[in-house]
Amino acid sequence: MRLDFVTIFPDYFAPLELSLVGKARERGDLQVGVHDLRTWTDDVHRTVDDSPYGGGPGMIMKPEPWGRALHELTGQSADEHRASSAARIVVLTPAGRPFDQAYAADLAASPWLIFCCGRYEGIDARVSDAWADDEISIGDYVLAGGEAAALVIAEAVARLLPGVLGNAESAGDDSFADGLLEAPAYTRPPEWEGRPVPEVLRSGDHGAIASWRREQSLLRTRQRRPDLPDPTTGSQT
Ligand code: 6GU
Repeated sequence: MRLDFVTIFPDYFAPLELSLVGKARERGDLQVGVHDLRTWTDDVHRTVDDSPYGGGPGMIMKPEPWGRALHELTGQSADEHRASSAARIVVLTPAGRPFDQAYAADLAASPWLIFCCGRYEGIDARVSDAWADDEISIGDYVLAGGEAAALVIAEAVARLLPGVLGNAESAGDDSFADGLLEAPAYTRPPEWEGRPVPEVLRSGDHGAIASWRREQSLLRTRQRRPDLPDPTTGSQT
């Protein structure tokens, strides 16, 4: 899979050298490109923003640098891209579709994602109209720009790629993979600062352990996430 990021803060993407994503790149399972939007400006000040039509606070990102960037990265015009493209173009915006684990799995099936990271009060809407396949938000709060959101999505997607997670950390057991939060987990020592590990986990009874974990997952999900459907009733709890 290939991931490209277009941003006015290329240094923001230094963490892509690290950890799981960095290792996937070293193995060749993942290609990453980080691109400075100002490369595609045409004035001496390398201007990327302008004031909003209709008035209001803040600044809007000008469409021309984005159009040139996406044209160069895809090798297509916007019309060609919309007709058929290897690249899936993602615009990060708090006004986007909410990101979740199912959305991550859908993105992970694509061979190439291009993340457009806006700053200021956002990107001129014609850029998304012309180019975007997806407009995504990572939650109901406002960030200063799309960069942190793009990193969140890239990590969630990369760890779903074949061969990226070790067997020991298979993605199937994750919170949300089955619509439930994960049960609490423990390791040695068996007692720490007066707190014992639940006896059932040390019993060696694999059936009892599976039942306990299921019960803990249901309890946690009901308590912490009443918005998620209860899989035992099929209704909200
Ligand atoms: Cl994708 N961008 C910004 N600026 N804020 C956000 C967001 C994205 N998702 C949640 N808040």
